[in-house]
Amino acid sequence: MSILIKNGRVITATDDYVADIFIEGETIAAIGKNLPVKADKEIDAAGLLVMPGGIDPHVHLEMPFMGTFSSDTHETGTRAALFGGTTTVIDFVLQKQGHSLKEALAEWNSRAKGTTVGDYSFHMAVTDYNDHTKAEIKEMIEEGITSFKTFMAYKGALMIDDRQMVALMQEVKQQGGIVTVHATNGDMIDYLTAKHKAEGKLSPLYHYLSQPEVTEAEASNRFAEIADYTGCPGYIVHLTCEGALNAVRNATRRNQKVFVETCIQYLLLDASLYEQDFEGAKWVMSPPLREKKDQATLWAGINQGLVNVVATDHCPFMWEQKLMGKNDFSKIPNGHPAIENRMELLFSEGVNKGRITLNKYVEVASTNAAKIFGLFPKKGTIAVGSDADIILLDPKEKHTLSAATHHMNVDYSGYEGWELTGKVKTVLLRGQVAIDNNQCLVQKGYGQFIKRNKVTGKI
Ligand code: DUC
Ligand code: ZN
Ligand code: ZN
Ligand code: ZN
Repeated sequence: MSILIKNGRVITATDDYVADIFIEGETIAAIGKNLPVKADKEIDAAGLLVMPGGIDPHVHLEMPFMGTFSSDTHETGTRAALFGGTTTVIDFVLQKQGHSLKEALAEWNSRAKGTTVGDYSFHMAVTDYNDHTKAEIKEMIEEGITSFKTFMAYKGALMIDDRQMVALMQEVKQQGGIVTVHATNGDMIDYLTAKHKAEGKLSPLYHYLSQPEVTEAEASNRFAEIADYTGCPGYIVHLTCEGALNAVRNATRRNQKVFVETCIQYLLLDASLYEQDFEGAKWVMSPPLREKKDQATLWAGINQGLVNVVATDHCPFMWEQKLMGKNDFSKIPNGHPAIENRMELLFSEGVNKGRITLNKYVEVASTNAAKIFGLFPKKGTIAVGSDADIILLDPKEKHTLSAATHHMNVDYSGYEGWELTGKVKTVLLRGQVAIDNNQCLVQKGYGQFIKRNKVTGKI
């Protein structure tokens, strides 16, 4: 099967030109003007932007968490991602404390293999680092899982201590991987949470007040210091605020590079959403939404090259699941749905509002994640030999976000009624038209597990 995409404006992280793209099988075979080829199918992209498929390196699909499971499966979540122009996601495997990494991987494989619609990879979350786990790091890297997630919070379930962090980073550096981190001070948060509860302060607002900016700034700084000491490549997930970004900025003064991911919600939403009764539970996530000054810091951080990736931390829960915390904010499952909306929100609010350029858009929505996590140049760009993961986006089409029309398996939207400019019209995944005309044209099981390369620590 061959496809010719004609007359599109091709945007990568570095280029912007009009050309045709010829796809043979799963990959891009030629790029040029008036290519002398005959294809089985032609797509006219005149007036459209032709860009690499989005990569969301932070999603939680069917994740066991806080006594329940996030509500998108690997099937529904990756299908919704495709509708929104994200062709590859990286999901988190969670080691159970006291058990092996291999057991956890087997559990996640049993859910994802044969059910996933879009392409996927896994990060391995190390929640219990010991001699047994140490021996498994190399094996995971050989399986193509080259990133190891850690939690500095959620004590008793997910958190590792600083001893384990140092030891893990030394081993991961040795083996050619990267350590990623949920960088918040778990002990401080546990103390503030307990204090608010003892005072009878139980509404979603107190979720926010139990995780102040300092909890993130302190842990981000600690992580950067440990990464510097061990020499291991480090990546801070879902960074939300000025204090935490300043910790990273400080690390650059000794020429240290710590990769930073923020999520679309931290750029666009703020903590005033918690000032309503239980409705605020829709945005109960960790870390919580911050303030307007933090949004400004994050947009600036993107343009300064300090913030490298815009992801989602997609972790949806049905409203009924959120109600588990009706009388106690600490029992509200943490998380927010966005896997389908990230690319269009970032385009509309970022590119169309003049906050970032088109090249920067591709860089933070796709290319940098591919480079940091060992997927490049298979994924994350439009180039001869790369996978034909391509989106066609109409930069002028207006549309409205709503739970009534989205494809995520969750019964509310964090962006209900938002009017966006810029719509993903057609999505190709490995040379197949996956989305066209608001229809999904690939089946459950089309998505492949993508083995990743060792990381370089450079982009
Ligand atoms: N934060 C969330 O909001 N959900 C999943 C895990 C996390 O760290
Ligand atoms: Zn076991
Ligand atoms: Zn997290
Ligand atoms: Zn997460």
